[in-house]
Amino acid sequence: MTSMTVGRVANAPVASALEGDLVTSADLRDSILRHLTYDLGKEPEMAEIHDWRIALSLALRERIVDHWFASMRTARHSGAKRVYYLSMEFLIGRLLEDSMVNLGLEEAADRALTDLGLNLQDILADEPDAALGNGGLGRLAACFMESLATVGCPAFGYGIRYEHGLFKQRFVQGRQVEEPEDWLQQRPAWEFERSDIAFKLCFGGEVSEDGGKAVWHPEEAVVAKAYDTPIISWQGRWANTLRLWSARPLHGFDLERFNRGEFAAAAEPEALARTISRVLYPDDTTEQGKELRLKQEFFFTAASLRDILRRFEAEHDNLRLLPQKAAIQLNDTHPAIAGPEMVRLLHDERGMELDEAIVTARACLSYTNHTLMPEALERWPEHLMHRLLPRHMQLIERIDAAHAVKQPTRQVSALEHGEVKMGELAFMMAHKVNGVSALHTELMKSTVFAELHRLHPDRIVNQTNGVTPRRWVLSANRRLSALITDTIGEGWVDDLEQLEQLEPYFGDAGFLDRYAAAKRENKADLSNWLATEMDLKVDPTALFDVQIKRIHEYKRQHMNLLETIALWKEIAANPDAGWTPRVKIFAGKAAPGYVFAKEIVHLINEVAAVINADPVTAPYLKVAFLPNYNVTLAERLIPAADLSEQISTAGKEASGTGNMKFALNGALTVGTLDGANVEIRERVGEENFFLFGMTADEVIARREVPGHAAQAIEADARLAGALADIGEGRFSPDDPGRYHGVTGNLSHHDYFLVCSDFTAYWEAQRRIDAAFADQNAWMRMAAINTARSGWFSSDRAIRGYMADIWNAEALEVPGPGDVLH
Ligand code: B1N
Repeated sequence: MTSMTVGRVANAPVASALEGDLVTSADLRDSILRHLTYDLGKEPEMAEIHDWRIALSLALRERIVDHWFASMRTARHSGAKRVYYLSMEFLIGRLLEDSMVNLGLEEAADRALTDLGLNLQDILADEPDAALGNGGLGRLAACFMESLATVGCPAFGYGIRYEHGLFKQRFVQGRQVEEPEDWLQQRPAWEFERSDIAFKLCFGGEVSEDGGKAVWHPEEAVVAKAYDTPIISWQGRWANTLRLWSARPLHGFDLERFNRGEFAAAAEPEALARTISRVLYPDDTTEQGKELRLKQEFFFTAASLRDILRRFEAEHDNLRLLPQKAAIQLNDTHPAIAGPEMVRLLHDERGMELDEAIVTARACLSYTNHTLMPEALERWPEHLMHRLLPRHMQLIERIDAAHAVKQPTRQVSALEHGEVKMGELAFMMAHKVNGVSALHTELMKSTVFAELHRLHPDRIVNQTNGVTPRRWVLSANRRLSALITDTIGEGWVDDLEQLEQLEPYFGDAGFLDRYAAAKRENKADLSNWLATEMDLKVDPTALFDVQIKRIHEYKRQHMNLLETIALWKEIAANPDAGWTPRVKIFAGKAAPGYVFAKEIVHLINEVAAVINADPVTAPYLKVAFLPNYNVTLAERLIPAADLSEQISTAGKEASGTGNMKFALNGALTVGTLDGANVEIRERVGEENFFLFGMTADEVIARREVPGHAAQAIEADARLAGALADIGEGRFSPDDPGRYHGVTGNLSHHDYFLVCSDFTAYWEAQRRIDAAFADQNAWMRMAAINTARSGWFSSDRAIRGYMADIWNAEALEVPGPGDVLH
């Protein structure tokens, strides 16, 4: 892609680069001081770290705004199609470093802060994570926002401005305790409040008929108010908007009641309305089916559609053009009410014929499926849908009936057992439906959506996930990035497949040494951090074995833990057998209502305590469970990893995205043939990937074998020994029966086939021990993983959506000198 670096050009005034940089840093220092003084109302002597952090953020935001306006203007004047990404979750993490790096202002900021007697790293560390998401799905949306900007695709992200993001996790005597998250406590630095962009949204009531026309008489209303965060591209070439909705009451405060002394009651409508955007549901791949959740879904979806239509109608006067001007992506089924709502807006409110409204809506909408797990597929009771959204319930029936007409024989329906199946509804109302890895997409076709796929064989397409290299390589791993740029130049940052150019250098004296040195130093940093933060001493040259993700049975943290226990016992029995030293690192949150996952959390902590206290095994094995896993912690851990644990039961992990981040940063994968692991292995080569375990087909067959778990335990003394230790209370002497639920489940039911895959997993780990002992060979494999993983950039994924689903084109901001018209 040829594109000029508007950010740099605009910011580097004249003369030599150094002189330009000095001017830039002096400018930046002045604007930091100006924001501190006039926006925050603080004198430098009185300012605290967060004041400086906010002042720096405002100074950078100021430099984003011109690019942002220019991008918006270009999009408007070009008449290009806009992309709308509707997502219940955006797991953005921190934004300061991202913005600074993308603007090319890192050195200037560093110098400006040094001038002010401050340290950039301290300031960066002060920023709270915006945790408006649970895990992979939310983080994908955040990577996509950054890539949409970087490839120059005019786009809006739409979501909810939760007052409280994902809970904070603490361990109290090894148990997970949830605490509310409060990212808005300090002044949010990136967003613009848009008091003028607000929509009234209705719930409940009933529908009457008036001359053949349906009229909805709702009984409840709230207001959705917009907050905009600009998302700047790499090198400041383009900026898009993340627009998050906050719920407000239609009628604010009740002064009459207040004056009567009913103070709490006077504020009630306010509190009630705000409930809708109060808190993120903390469930990942499970569904709760709560009324408030449905309200949240409708709230942000309907507000976004209103906004999309408003923008369209300001620019065009023929509704038939809508599909050429708006591509609306539904991130899972959470915004699937967009189908009926859009039909309602076009048909009920704008008078388009019903059939045409359905066709028009479908031509705009597309749907990404992120899981096939039955417990995660959204279904809403018809009576609830009817009570909350009576007109939508009618339209869902009409959409379903219109779809049924096209079916020659057996019916697929979005309505079953008194429930609305949101996956089916989303499918029927989308012109394209995509899976997030090659395997997952094939499984969609053969399982959950088999019938619909037969009826619409061109609708399902694959778009394998990706991650943004700006955050996950360039910023997170400075040492590796410097080595890459020194070797092949800077072009890889927005053209990640250029990493392939590294491979010819592997034979050169020095390259692999420097690669190994970067990994070694990253590991030394993490070791120091573990010592200070966790009071845990580890050998920085040990194999760093990392499993970080939500705690879930299908992700099988407990299989990793069983292997850890078995390994510990074996080392203890034979300490001088030449063991490869390992540090097992875990991090992840359990959904507050997921009892089994919380028991796994407790068990990992109790096992860690016992193993870490064993002086005999200490040189060879340590276990760390880091609390409060979040984006920032991932950025710290991934560059220091040697081994990436991607060990889900085959067929269950739709894609995974952590797996891609690890491979790019030179960790080798131990993994099953699941999700994007399959594609990672194809690209890095089977000799550079530690494969084990059953395939998705074998998993299905194995479940049919009566007593499969008992058989597997019987056949593997190590597994039996580890389970027995847990069951006998070796790690919970205060309550020996504490984990009978866990051991009972594994020994009898074992739906996720932990026992049946254990032996293969153990053997893979021992192959890994041997491979790691040859450091030269290992580092070569690690470097190959980096060089061959460039395809997993979210830039590639976004270009795929643009070409295959959105039919959208990239734009460029006119450079200085070019005239806008
Ligand atoms: O989406 C990620 C994938 O990489 C992961 O494999 C997949 O597990 C994840 C309900 C979900 N699927 N489903 C969810 C999240 C929240 C919720 O309320 C379901 N998350 C995934 C990105 O494609």
